[in-house]
Amino acid sequence: MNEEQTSLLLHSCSRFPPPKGVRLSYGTAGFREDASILQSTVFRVGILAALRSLKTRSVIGLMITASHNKVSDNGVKIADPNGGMLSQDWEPFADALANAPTPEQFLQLLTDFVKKENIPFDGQQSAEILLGRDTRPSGGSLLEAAKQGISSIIGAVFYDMGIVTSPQLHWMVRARNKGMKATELDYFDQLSSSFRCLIDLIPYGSGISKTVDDILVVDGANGVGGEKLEALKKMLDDLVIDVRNCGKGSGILNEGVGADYVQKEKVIPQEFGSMDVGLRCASLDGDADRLVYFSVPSNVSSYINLVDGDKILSLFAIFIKEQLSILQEAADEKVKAIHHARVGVVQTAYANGASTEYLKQLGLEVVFTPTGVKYLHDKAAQYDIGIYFEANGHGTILFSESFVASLETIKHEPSSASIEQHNAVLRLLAVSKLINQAVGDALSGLLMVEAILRYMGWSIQKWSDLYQDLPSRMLKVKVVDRTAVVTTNAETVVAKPPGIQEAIDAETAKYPQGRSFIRPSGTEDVIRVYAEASSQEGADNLASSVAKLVD
Ligand code: 16G
Ligand code: ZN
Repeated sequence: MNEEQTSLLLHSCSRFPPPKGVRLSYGTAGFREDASILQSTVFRVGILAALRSLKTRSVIGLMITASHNKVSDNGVKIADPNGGMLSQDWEPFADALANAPTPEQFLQLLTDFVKKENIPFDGQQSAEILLGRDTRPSGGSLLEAAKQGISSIIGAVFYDMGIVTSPQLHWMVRARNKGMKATELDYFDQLSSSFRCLIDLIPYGSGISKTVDDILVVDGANGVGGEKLEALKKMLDDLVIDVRNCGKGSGILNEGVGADYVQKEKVIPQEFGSMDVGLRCASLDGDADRLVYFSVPSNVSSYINLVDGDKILSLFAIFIKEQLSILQEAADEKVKAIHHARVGVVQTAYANGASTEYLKQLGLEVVFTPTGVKYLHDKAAQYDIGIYFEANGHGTILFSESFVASLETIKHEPSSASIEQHNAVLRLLAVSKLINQAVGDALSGLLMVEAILRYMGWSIQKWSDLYQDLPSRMLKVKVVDRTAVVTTNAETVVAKPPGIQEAIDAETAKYPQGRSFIRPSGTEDVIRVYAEASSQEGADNLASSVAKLVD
């Protein structure tokens, strides 16, 4: 590192002292804390993003968001060249950088890491970072800190993409690295045109061209997603969307609204009520990477009928499976090969047991990973078509590049496929363009759900009735040190402290269809408890007795 670079770093770093008495950790989705203590962290992540860009010789993303957390929190995460989450082997370095107490120690860490990772750091190579943030009021000043961090690396430049959803930024990074156009308009264009393509491919006369409850009502969590959906819907004729909680009124981000609230509490979000009985409703989270659907039941109650990530996953799986089965009888070898695609479904321990049972009955391969998109995504990427979802509504469908290339070949070359077989191929291709290949995306997921419901001719009720969720309960227990709990087997078994797993097993055995697990949260200082049983009372009791074991 030359002298100019060293003094630039020392100087700028000294203007962003780290908070005292806080241990920062790059958790499941980056750093997340009260926004007031994040200046130095975001500044340092700016530097980290520049290093990552130098190392990978690619465009990198830096997103400032705390997703579904309360409005006073904020956070920062990095998007890797393929649009996915930061490679896990860099996370310990992110932790170390964020926690270095002095500019000198920070510089030492950086110098050692640059050497170890062989990062071209001679001022000759350029680095490029796309910046994005959600609507949080603290976002503007944190973005400044990120810019200062990036600017303290000679040769690094940033492009401010403004207020965007997390998936938009991930999409843009991926697109840029593929040499594609990557503005917000390009994103909207791709989503709306592939949606149109799917609608146009609905066989005439099959299904019904419009579902009975044709209007879709969306809760935008008072965040960025609602605002973007307002813009996107202008490009979608044929789909009537009423967006509420789009952040323009007095409502507060994620307060009594949003996918996290709706999924965890199972209650009607603000601005929804008896006028929505029977309508198809959806909810996005604060940075629009999660999506759940729900309906308001006709009886007077504050509870909703939740259609969660597991059911979105099931709907997607049915559709994909149906397209592949259309190709079963294909005479053309290339088309027949599509039929034999390796399809994998990825879930976490939070997936409702009834959903796993249902997916297995469909004949699908179901695998489990720990919570957090990075784990599910990596697993899903191992298949030709990998469908992953967390129950909380984060998920997508990944298509391998070689599989998409085979679809493209069939699209463009003459084959002996029948029209319906050819259309099935075109539908798969449209899905691969509609559904975000970088990360779970509430906006693209929503269009996908809408297209499939239209194709099937299903109401939300029909979709919801695919299977009955087992009653479940989630609790959280505040603890001094959440890292004391260590889990294994995709978080289904406690390895440490000793004895707890046996006690959980003993409790679980008391309940018909009982299942329970605990895990340290990756985003809060709590241990989470999940329980499932054949009755709601059973699930509640099991959860509270397991919670007592942790306390
Ligand atoms: C983050 C994760 C989400 C996970 C959640 C779990 C990403 C982009 N987001 O929001 O996938 O479900 O954390 O939170 O990875 P928890 O560890 O606090 O339960
Ligand atoms: Zn989110």
